[in-house]
Parts: sequence; structure tokens; C-alpha cells
Amino acid sequence: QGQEKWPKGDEATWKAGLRGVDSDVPEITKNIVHHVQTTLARQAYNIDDMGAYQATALAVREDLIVNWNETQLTYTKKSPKRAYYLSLEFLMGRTLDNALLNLGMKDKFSEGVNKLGFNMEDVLHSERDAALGNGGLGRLAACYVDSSATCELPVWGYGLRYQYGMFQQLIAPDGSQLEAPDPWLDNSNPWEIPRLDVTVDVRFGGHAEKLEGNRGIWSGGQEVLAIAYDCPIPGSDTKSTNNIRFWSARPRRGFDLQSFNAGNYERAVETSNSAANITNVLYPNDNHYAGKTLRLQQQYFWCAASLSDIMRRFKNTGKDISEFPNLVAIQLNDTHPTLAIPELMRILVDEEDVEWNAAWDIVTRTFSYTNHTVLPEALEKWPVQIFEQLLPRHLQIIYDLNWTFLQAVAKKFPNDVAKMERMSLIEEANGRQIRMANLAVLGSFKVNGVAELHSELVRTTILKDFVDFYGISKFANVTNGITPRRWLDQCNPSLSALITETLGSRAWLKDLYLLKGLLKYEDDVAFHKKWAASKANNKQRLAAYIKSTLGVTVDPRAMFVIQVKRIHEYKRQSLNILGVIHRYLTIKAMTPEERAKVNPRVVLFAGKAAPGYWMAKLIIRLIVNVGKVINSDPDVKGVLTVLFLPDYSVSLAELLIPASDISEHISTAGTEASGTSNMKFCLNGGLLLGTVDGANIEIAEEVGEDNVFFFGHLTPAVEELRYNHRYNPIPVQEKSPALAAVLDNVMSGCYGEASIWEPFINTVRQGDYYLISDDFDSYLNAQAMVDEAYTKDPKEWIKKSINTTARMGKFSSDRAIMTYAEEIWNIEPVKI
Ligand code: 6GP
Repeated sequence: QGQEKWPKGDEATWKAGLRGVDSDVPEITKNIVHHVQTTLARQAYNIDDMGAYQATALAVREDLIVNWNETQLTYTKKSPKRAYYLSLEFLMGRTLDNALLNLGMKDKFSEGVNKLGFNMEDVLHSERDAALGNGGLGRLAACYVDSSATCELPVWGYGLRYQYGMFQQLIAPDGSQLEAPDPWLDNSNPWEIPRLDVTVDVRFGGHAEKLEGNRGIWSGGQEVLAIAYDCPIPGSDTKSTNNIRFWSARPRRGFDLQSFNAGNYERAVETSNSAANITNVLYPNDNHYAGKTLRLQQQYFWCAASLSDIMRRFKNTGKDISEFPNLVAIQLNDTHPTLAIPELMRILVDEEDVEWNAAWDIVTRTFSYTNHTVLPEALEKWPVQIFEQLLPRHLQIIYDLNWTFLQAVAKKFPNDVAKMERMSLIEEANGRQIRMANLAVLGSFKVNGVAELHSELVRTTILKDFVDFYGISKFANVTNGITPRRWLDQCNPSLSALITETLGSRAWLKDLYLLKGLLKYEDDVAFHKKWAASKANNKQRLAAYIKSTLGVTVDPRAMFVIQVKRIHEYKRQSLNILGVIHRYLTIKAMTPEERAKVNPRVVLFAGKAAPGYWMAKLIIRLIVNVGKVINSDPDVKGVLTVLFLPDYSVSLAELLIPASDISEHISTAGTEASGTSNMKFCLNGGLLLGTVDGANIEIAEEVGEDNVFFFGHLTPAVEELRYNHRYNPIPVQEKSPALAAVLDNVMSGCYGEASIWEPFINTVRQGDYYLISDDFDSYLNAQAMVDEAYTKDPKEWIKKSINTTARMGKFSSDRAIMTYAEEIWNIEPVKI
């Protein structure tokens, strides 16, 4: 990128100033002290854990930057084809521990930090999570950048630098969720490099004029400045260090001078404020479209800045514009970045003077699109009216594309007006709206789902018309993956050490199929003992956290059952809590002798509800209140504990996942596209209780069906069940007396007034869209099998746990990212 001839001035002087990465402990401590003294302007006697964290992070950051620079220089010199991952969310979590492990410097830094009088664990915990994402989609993006660096692939991420990340969740005394802002940048962020010299002007509004040959001119309106912040992403055990470029919005001019001169000071300042607002806050919806104008502004701001940056880098290669798709692949992470398609058309046609059809050819060889959900409420559709105001030129381009497209559809399917209406980029009903998924499919050469079942549902339901039109080969599957560096090595040091000791090297961290080597020890008594000790240790660690945050004592010898994820009706935390109530009532009805034989359980929930998702918030409230009653009932003391852990985050996940005996992934069949926490739990030797949905299916294929606990109706049955709920409803009492008793119990007022829960209970009694009543008995049955397996033969349970971990090789995000690289992007690794 504008690489100058190097070096300027005296080469030896330059070289003498350069530093490498291989520091020894004395150098490390020297560097940390240097940052304490000068960067932080503090002194040895007034430095706390937070200060020690900041100074350590600054020292590590320097190593990352050295590798980052070398990586970028190599890319510039070799000019390979590159891929760009456009994602509105990157749910990174903490960075320090991960960076140290990937650099292979954790031991040395721990020793250094120790010498300075600090404990590495405390230092690591001083870091605040970077929570620039909601859930699965955002965390997947974070795993993928880790894997692309580790696999030495030339991939950059592009995102937005939100001032406020995911809100902080508080639980009110009555059990309700409260939201507090997350000003995560307040303590300054050592992991970003401000690039005040890398800026892009982004236009909004104004007017668009059409010229001949589909060309246009867009002028007027308001310009907003995008400023780049780079975040280095180190690969594991390689110099390869990739980048996420996050854009931040600034007003183009400090003030609107005209208004200022006209004496309208307030309006002038307002303009500048509204521009900076664009990157203020992450929208807190998961799997849900909300249709806010500011969100569309975010999307365009980010797409325009990223494409301009990509185009600038491409032009530096000196290649002809027709070569663009040979050097650039752009992955759309869901439909959020779909505007990049008309934006690239605009750049090519209006600015680069490329003929319309040639431009469309370039565009459709550049983009590919990943769908992350088939839920209708998540489908993005933007009102045409908002486009007219904000993006008039893009609206013209979309109309022109649609015109040609619909002609082709009409030709292929003559007289099928309904099909044309469904496939059009414009929905004519409900006011006119632009269908972003249709546009994403039109502009991409490959469309993929995120697990086998999901990709099949994409092909046969929401995008069926497009499969008929384009043929099947445009539609693929790439099953999601997770990075084993964060989700085993970092979060579960005791298990990681045991695996390394057993397999004789750390190679499994970059070739996860090597875990199969553990199967040799599936019956080895000594190995079992160590395996169980690691799990016990992780459960103790979690119990200590629960004690210190909630003041509740849980017994680490009990079975830990965990469900942690966004709160959503389709994910059915409701089914879990209703099952818990059933268990509670069952135990209450027992004699003390019978109770003594019950398998003790600690049931843990965590997850955030979108602030505007009323029903999800009600479900949290129910969980908290049921927990209060159960946890204070002496009849079930030591046998059943139910807790909702507030403020779920990546860091809390790192603590919870290694401690699970069983985790629940119990979405209504056909609703969870993949799920990725299911993979994390299984990789850490926790068994899975779930529905035949998403990636649960592929996990069972790998680990063996006898090592998972499946229940519930299958996807093909769902439609008919829902139809029957509407037109031939059977009362809950008949379908599942057990569930009916639980619902009556909730309505009896023992967890708070019936009127509070009534809206939720009604969704189960009437309509029951998520099939709680259809799956309830089967769910209870699966829970009984879990109890039996856990209590009957502990050896057998440990063997299942070992088998589960050992057979999770497929779910490394390295496999997933290499599939994208080879089968979609056509890019190759670059050695640094
Ligand atoms: C999620 C899906 O719900 C989840 O099943 C999947 O594992 C994850 O994406 C990664 O592919 N979808 C979202 O988070 C979302 O907002 C629009 O989709």
C-alpha cells in the first residue's frame, strides 16, 4: 500500500533501531517497566493489576506489530490473491492471553510479570472483553480470523469500531434483565493501532443523476469521514499476523460552516454529532432484523470505506481492473454487508468507467455470501423510501440490476408470475422494500450455509427459487468451526496439558484430528484418573467464581448442566427451565430415602436477551425466580441448584465451558443454523444433550450417537405439528400431563404472581410455535438417560467424555477456513 522505497536515509541506522520478537525474560521485564514509566507515566510503587496489564499488553503489542509489519510487507511484495471477511460483528473477548499463547511467549511473560511482583492470572483478568458482537455470528468471525492467521492465509477482516459494544447485563432484584452501556474504550485499547492517515469520505443523501449506458453521478448530501483502526491478529506458532480493520466515523468538517456563518451554531454542531453517531453503538439484536435507519447508515458507511480501501490496495498492484476478481475475494458475513455489491458496481461504472455488463461480471466473480439463519424475522428488508433519502444512486443501480434479472427469470420460467414476485429484489407488499438476501444471492458466485442440515434447508426453503434458477452448484455448505487455541488450550490449561503430555507434542493444536490419538487411552485407568481430575479442577474453578460473584456455594461433585447462549424462544431456554421445575416437583414428592439416591445437579444458565425482546426477558425472569425458590428450599438442598449467571461474555464462556458435564443445545428442529458452543463443550469433554438440529447432527456423526443424548421431533415433522397446533389443537393436559402439571405449578403463584408469567405460559398452551409441548416428554426421557449414564458407571462416563474430545477434529475452524480458501476464495497460504 503506497510502499515507499526503503530505506530512507542511512540503512545501518534504520536497521540498528529495528527490534525482533524473541525477547528473553530480562528484556521483557525491561520493556514492561519502560511502559510503566513512560507510556503510562506511573511508578513501581503505585502500579496495580490494571496498570500491570496495560504495560504488559503494550509490550506484547510491540511483538505483534513486528510480525504484522513483516506479514503486510510480504503480502505487498508477493501480491497474492487476498480474501476479505466483511463482518459487522467481531466478538473477540480478551486478547492478551491469546496473543501470548499464539506467540509462544506465555511462560516467559509469566515469569517476567512474576518477577515484577504480579500474578499472571490477575493481570490477564484485568483486561476487559472486546464485545463487538452479539453471539454466534460475531464469535465465528473471531474464530475465523484466528484460523486464517494460523493457516497463513492472506485474509483481512473489516468491521466497525463501535464506541459501545454489547450492553452489560444486570439482573434486578425481581429477576428482570437491565441493560447498562459498555464503554469498552474508556480504559484505552492497547490492541488497536489508529491509522489517522487511512481515511475514506463516505457520502449520504444528495441526488443521483443518470447518464447514458447506465452510468450515474452522485453528488451533494453529507460526507462522513471513516478512520481506520487496525487490530493485529497473530497466528499460532507462525509469524503470520493478519489484520482486522475497524472503521470509526468522524464528521467530515468540524462544523457545517454555512450554518455556522448564518449564526446557527447549534445546527452546525448537530451535523457533526450525527456523523460521529454512526459508529456509536452495536445493535444488540441476534437473529433479528430491526429496521433502524442508523443501522443502514452503519452498513453503508462500513461497506463504502472497506471497498474504497480494497480498491486502493488493488490499484497499487498496477493490474488492470478486469483482474480484480483474480486478486480479491470478498466474503459477506450474512446480508449485513450486501450493500458492498451495488457499491462495487457504482465504483466500477461511475468512477472507473467500466461498461455495465463488464462491471457486473467483475462483481459476480468477487463476492460470496454466507447465510446464518433461516428464521424469517432475521431477513433484512430495507424500505425503498430510506434508500431514496440516503442512497439514491444505489437504488438506481438496484433497479437496473433487478430489471435485467427479472427478464432472465421470466425467460427461464415463462408465466410464473408468483416466482418472479418472490425472486424480485423488491418486495411490493408492505410498502416497497429491498430484499437484501435476494441481492446477496444475485451478486455472489457462491452461497453457503453453516452446517449440512442448514445448507439443505437454505437450498430447499428460503432460496429454493434461486436454486431452480442458477442450478445447485452455486449453493454449498461449509460447516462452522471453532479455534482450538482459545477454546481448549487457553480456556482449559489442565486438559490441554494432559493432551499434550499424552500425545507427546502440541501439534494437535494445529491439526485437531490428532486428538484421535487419545482413543488409545479410552480404557486406561491412570489416564481416566487424570482426565477426571482435570474436569474436577475446572468445576472447582467455576464454583469459586460463582461463590465470589453470587455468594452461592455449589458442590463441584454434583453434575454440572449448562445452557449458555443468547436467550431466544427458538433456542428454548424455556424448555430447560420447565424441565427443571418438573425435576424439582418430582424430588419434592420423594421420601428422604429416595431423595438421597437422586443424582445431584447444578443447572446453570447464562445469556443476554435483546433489550426489545420482551418474551426473552420474561424467560430470564422466570429462570431467576425459579432458581430463588429452589435454591432456598431445604427439601432439595444439595440435590438441585439452579442459577442464572449474569452478563454472559466470551470470558465467562471460557470459564463455564471446561466445567460442564452436560451442555444443552435444544432448539426446535430446523431452527438453529449450526451452533458453535455445542462444539466448544464437546471439545472440552462435556457431553451433549440436544435436538437433531444444526451441527449437533454432525457432532453425533463424529463422536458416535451413543455418546450424545438426542431427543425431540425431527425437522420434517415440524411443519405439520405447527399446522395441527393451529387447526386441530390437542390440550397440553392430553399431550403431556407432566408439562401440564408444570405449567399449573408456575401459574399457582409460587415463583411470583401468575399474571407475570401468563403471557409466556399462554405461548406454550396456545399455538406453541416452538413445540415445547411436543418435545417435553422426550426431553424428560433424555434427562433420565443422562442421570442413569452418569450415576451407573462413572468409568463409562469418562470413556464417553474422552471419546467426545478425541473425535472433535472436524470442528476446528482451521478446517472451515481452509474450505473457504480452497473451495470458495481460491487463495493460498503465504509463508512469511
Ligand atoms: C448464528 C446462528 O444462529 C448459529 O446457529 C450459528 O452457529 C452462527 O450464526 C454462526 O454461523 N446466527 C446469528 O448469530 C445471526 O444473527 C443472522 O444470524
